[in-house]
Amino acid sequence: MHPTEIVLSPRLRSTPYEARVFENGIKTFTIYNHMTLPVNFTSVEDQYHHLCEHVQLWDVAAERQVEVVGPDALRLVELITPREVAHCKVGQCIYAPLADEDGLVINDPIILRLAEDRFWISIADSDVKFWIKGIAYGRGFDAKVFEPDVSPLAVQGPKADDVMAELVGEDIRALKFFRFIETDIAGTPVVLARSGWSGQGGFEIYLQDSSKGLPLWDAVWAVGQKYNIRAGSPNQIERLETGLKSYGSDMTHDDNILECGFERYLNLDKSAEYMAREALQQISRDGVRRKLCHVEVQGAALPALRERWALQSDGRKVGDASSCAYSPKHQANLLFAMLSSEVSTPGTELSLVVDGSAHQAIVRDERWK
Ligand code: THG
Repeated sequence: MHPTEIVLSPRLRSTPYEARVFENGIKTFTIYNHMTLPVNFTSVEDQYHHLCEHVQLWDVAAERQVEVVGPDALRLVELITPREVAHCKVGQCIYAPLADEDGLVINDPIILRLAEDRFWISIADSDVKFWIKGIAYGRGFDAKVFEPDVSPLAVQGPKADDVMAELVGEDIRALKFFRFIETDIAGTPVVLARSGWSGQGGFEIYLQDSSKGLPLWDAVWAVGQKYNIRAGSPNQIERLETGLKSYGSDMTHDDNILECGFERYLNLDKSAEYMAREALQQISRDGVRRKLCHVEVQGAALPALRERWALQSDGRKVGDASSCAYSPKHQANLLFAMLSSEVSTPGTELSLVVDGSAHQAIVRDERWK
């Protein structure tokens, strides 16, 4: 590693929770949507174990919202995703990857339907606001597209339900996955969803007034004390075990949406117009050339991955790995890798090249089996 610092200046946006993040001893940030996103307070492995047993408070304000509202809002959102948006009810979230006219991945957001004609697109790390504004303007749509003052705060872990029940009442336990309600916490209106970037269960609180960030944090923190709450963040080990892909690392605008394992979320024959229809139907007819795969490497923990690692078959490059973590649960390194289709079947043996040395690798299915 090369110890170094990134300068915090107004160009790198702060979050409404930043003071508490510093008070809790943040060690490393990443940059996401031009904003700080905490990575680690103690060690990634220590935080992984705590997340799987207790409850954590995550500053995920960097999951910015793009609001689309107006008479043409639904048409506009349908146009940018091959997922059926009309089926999403008010009060529901859907995972809806965005594809451009060539079928390439623009982002993989969660979309919240706040009203028939009003959506929040809760984005991963790319400039979706400009993309959608351009389309709305170009098509002459009657819809407003902007980034509202909304900052998610996640409560994740097996004890998240206990914390939230004390904060907003027992009824919250019955809230279904990917559903949300509008309520008040610490005297400020919030959207409260059962969602979050971990497989440990929990909620995301969408704060709608950044001046109320610290009172909101403090309210959750106070209730969380008896549940051993800690400051945390999306965790690399946990998210690989759960199989959550990260835009910018595991898939980028170089990849089409059929290569990235989104099949179960898409309907290429949906009734509404979407701009990737022709391209994706063509790719679907031709067959995909590459696939985003789960790959396991046994043995000791691999070093930090700065640039993608090559995967080979019989000395020939067949893909590259984009994320890696050593999993205590599997006692192995878990990786995401974009692989040529002919080597993408679970059980296929490959060779991973790290700093000039080869490691045996095996393709796994989505459950790491
Ligand atoms: N929460 C919010 N916004 C976000 C993220 C988030 N924006 C960026 C990024 N994360 C978007 N990507 C994902 C990817 C997967 C999931 C959520 C956001 C997710 N997937 C579930 C799974 O794979 O098990 C289930 C999805 C489903 O079945 O529909 O939760 O975390 N606000």
